[in-house]
Amino acid sequence: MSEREDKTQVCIVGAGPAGLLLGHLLRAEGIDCVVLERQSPDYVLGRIRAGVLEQVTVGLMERLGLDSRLKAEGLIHDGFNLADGERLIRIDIADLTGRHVVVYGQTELTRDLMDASAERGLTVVYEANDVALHDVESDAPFVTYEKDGQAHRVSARIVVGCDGFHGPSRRVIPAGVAREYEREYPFGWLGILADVPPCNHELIYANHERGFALASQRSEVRSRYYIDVPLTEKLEDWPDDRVWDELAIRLGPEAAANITRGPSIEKSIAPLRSYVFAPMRHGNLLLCGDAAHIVPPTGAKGLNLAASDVHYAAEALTAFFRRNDADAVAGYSDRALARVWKAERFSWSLTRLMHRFPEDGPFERAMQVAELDYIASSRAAQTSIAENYVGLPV
Ligand code: RFL
Ligand code: PHB
Repeated sequence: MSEREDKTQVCIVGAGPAGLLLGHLLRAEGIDCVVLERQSPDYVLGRIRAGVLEQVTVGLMERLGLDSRLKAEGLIHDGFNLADGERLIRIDIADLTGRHVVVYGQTELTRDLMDASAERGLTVVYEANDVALHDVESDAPFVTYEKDGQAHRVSARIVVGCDGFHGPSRRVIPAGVAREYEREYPFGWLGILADVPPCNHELIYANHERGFALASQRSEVRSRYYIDVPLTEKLEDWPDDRVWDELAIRLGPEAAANITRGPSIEKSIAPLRSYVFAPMRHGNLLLCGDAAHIVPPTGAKGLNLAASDVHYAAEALTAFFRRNDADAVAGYSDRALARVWKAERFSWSLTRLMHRFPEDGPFERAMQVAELDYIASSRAAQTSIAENYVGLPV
């Protein structure tokens, strides 16, 4: 089979939020790039994931001029709540930090980026099979793939892996030059999406003796809820009524009284993991987003970390292609990792605080209660949580 060859400056693997954001930022700087995605657009949009955007993510959409729907439909949240039995601790992020977060689904953000691709001259190849990276240590790396029976090769100067946790990019980096840091959790989050009004105008993260629960939302008429379940649980054992019953118990009586039940339009179980792959650059390959790191969803950090990686990567690549500044590319990993580790710490500590771990005894539970008491009574403790939740500076 003859191979069709394309030349570009940057080949991006993966058209999730990281890949699409980076592609648009590079195009805005006049840098040529091609994005290769294994799935179809509908499949990518069907994955229900993040819901809470930090300023870094909103800021990139503003810079691209792709923020009109986000501004019109995104919900500004000035606070969120930690529930512990009967008690509700409100973290007033606006008062404590002067900032806010925006509730706007990852699906909607991805759709906005997808819809603008053609008009902005961003080439995205969907349903690209067998994507493989080659010669990333050289100055002439290339990526091969197959589509509709035709073999393709994209020759580039830089390759960026935005292909999520299971993608091929990270795997071409030799084990001897990198290090993996990993923590698995003994539970997953069972999520349910339903077209019903949320039970509360702000998010509630609950630590109940039966386990964790989160009341979140996508809009005033669409709710997203989660409960933690052992990894051995099967989705078919969780009909909607059982999920609603469990949420009503774990979220506490006040929230329960306001829950509107309805049929699920999506239901899935996601395992929880903390993971960092370092360094995030090898030769002329950069990694962004879930390709390099995973956080448990408790801090709402995953998508936002992907966005901050992309911010650093776009700066480095602009310096490289505009001013031939190779140091900017060399420095990418250290800049990105400094922020990644802080988000890893916050996500891990909020997960630790809000979940009942099977191995925990009375001492560990007493530590949770003491920490929640401290948070409830200390503005300093609340400020620390708020500044992490709203997003550390890039
Ligand atoms: P993605 O979104 O996984 O996109 C990677 C893309 O790469 C493609 N791909 C390939 N393409 C070509 N060839 C291959 N061989 C390929 N292999 C994979 C994939 O098809 C995909 O399109 O990674 P990206 O762009 O780095 O974005 C990361 C975010 O998606 C992720 O961190 C967040 O969704 C995490 N997350 C949350 N983050 C937040 O900031 N706030 C939240 O509230 C939040 N909630 C969540 C979450 C993740 C969840 N799950 C299911 C893991 C809630 C949940 C339940
Ligand atoms: C969500 O709405 O999907 C969501 C919100 C907050 C989190 C995680 C997920 O911490």
